[in-house]
Amino acid sequence: MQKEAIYHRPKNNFAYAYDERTLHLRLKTKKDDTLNVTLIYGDPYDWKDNAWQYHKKKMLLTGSDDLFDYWTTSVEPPYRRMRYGFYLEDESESLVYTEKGFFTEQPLDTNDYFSFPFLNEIDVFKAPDWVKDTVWYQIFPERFANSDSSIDPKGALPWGEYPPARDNFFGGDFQGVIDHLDHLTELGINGIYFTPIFKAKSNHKYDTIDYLEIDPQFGNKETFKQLIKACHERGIKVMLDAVFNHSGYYFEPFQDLLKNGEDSKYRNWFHVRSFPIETKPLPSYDTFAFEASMPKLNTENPEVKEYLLQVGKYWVEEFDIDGWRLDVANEIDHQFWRDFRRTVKQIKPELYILGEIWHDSMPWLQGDQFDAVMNYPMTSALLDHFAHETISVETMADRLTSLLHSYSDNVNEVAFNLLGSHDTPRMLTLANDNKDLVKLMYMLQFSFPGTPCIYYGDEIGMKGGADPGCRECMIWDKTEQDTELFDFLKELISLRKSHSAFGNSGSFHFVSAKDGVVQYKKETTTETLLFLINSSEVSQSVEDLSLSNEAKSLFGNKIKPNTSLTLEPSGYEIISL
Ligand code: ARE
Repeated sequence: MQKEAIYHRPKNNFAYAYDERTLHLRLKTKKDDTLNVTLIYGDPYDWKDNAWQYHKKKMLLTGSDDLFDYWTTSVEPPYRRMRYGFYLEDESESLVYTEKGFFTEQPLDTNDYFSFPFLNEIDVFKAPDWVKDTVWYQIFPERFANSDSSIDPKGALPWGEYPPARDNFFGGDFQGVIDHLDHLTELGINGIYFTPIFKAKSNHKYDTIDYLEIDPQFGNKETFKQLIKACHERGIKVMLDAVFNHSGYYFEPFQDLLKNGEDSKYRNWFHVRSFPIETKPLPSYDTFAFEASMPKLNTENPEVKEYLLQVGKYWVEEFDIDGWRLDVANEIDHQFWRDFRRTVKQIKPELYILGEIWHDSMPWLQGDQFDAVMNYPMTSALLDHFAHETISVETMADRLTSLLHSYSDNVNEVAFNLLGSHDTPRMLTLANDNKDLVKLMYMLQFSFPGTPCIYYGDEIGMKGGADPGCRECMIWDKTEQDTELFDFLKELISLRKSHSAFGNSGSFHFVSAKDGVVQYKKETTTETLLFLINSSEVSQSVEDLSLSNEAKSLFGNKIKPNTSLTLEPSGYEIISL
């Protein structure tokens, strides 16, 4: 056995409390190197006649990527504490792996083992239950619908008659969203994520002027209340965007700093590198990227922290919003986010906290900060295979397997799974206008652990390149909407809702990935679904399916028992086994 490849740490994705009773343990070994792994475990204080009373449980191979096998099991230790090690076997040898290294004989002293000291309920990662069953829809308010022309910003252009530019306006507003909620309900959406709505200068509103005011181009607090009410009446949750990493240039404290320099009472609200303050050639203060219009806030300053926590509270308390999406979440200190969580969850324990992080996010997902992050690593695995065609189906499955094993299951169940956003080119454009490939991506996105999000307009086949190209006005003329895509998504959403194994109750694992065909299974105690996706340009025959007489296609296709199955180019099938 290749010992160097064997890895476990009694923390994070390798050892965690799934709920208040259950521990999950994982082990990583070199791919195809180990035949069996058995967990040896027991209570550290359970001794009889000088012998530790341990138990054994076989671990399951829950996935493999190009380099590693991942083994998983769950245990409910009666006294919520555990010492444990791993017994590994291949054809020629067996080993015991513990915190002290490798042994040929099982160690007798519990101090040699890994330790999970105590499962304290308060430390269990717990996201709101409703999130698991949510299908999100992202709205960029300036571009969704303009229903009230009386509040259009100066120079607003006629709806959709010009391409989106960095600085143009079309006057999208809240009344527009209210008027089009039927569109979302028909699709089956039950959560909306709004990019920023607070007073700001730009069309995207990420340069906040006033965190406690609605931008007048969208409406006022009254219209916002009506919007929330209308959403809640339809069972739609509402999530807002919190831009706390930086303010806008016209935020009053920053204006005061510009005016009063070192004497400003807001001197320490920002990270000024040198006085006098300059914006060119580079800002003399820290910013988001190198954007002079976005000065970075000093969230370590207790005054700033208090101010932003009040903002976080205000919109929950007064407007009953259901979630906060946190902009540039990874550039703000962890301490701030811990206090943020405590503050907002005190008012509404069921509030969803979603961080915008594009990379490995384990440090934020341990139960004390975020409930989820935007799952861009999933996005890129799917896009790289289906759209960019830079990776094979095998590599895509490897990347997704390794992603799933890099977090705990309770984190995976609420991941925010997207295929595009206001920051990325639209998926149809990336897929070279190939609608069939878009459908395959949706299929995988909607059945992948987590909660899917649709970027406004993608459901009706809108196209667009990188920001600002992906922010065009929503097309409301039915004759210009792609109803085939809309109907396909509607069907996926309804299948997800009617089949428990489709959504987050079902476990997920790849069965195979080769020749452009990926097969994966989702299982609950009562239902097993087999998903088959052919992303190649030729028909593929899938053998050895051993389907029973009861096997049924979720799309109503005829399935013959015990035979192979042919998938058309870009074909797919979901079979209830
Ligand atoms: C504007 C222009 C762009 C131009 C940019 C240059 O529109 O065309 O490229 O300026 O600076 C907001 C607006 C943007 C605006 C930006 C600056 O929506 O239109 O861009 O402000 O004025 C990284 C960050 C991530 C961030 C993305 C954009 O980690 O937090 O970059 N996303 C959020 C929001 C944005 C928002 C801001 C932050 C600022 O969602 O909409 O921009 O408030 C990789 C990296 C990621 C990187 C990602 C995208 O994969 O790993 O770290 O994200 O690419 O670049």
